[in-house]
Amino acid sequence: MKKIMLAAALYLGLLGTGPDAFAQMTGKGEGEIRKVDKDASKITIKHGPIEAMDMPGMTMVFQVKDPGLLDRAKVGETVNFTVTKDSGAMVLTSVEPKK
Ligand SMILES: [Cu+2]
Repeated sequence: MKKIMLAAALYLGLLGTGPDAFAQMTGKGEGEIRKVDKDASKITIKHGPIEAMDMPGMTMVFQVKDPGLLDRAKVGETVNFTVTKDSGAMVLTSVEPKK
């Protein structure tokens, strides 16, 4: 019975978001900066859909991996960013002005 449950769980995992469903995921997005909070290492971005994360467009607050990433971030600027999801927490690992 245990074996069947495990197989089912694995199968559902593969059907869902791929083999990385239970591991770390990384996605790329594009959006407009709405707020920068360097002291808290947070940035608010109105972003478009992030397919790798199965996320529609929305405005949300991201934690950044390194506050230095926010040095050049300006409200109103359009940026490309990389987000990593690890154990349910979403963290930005890169934020760059859109070229
Ligand atoms: Cu979002």
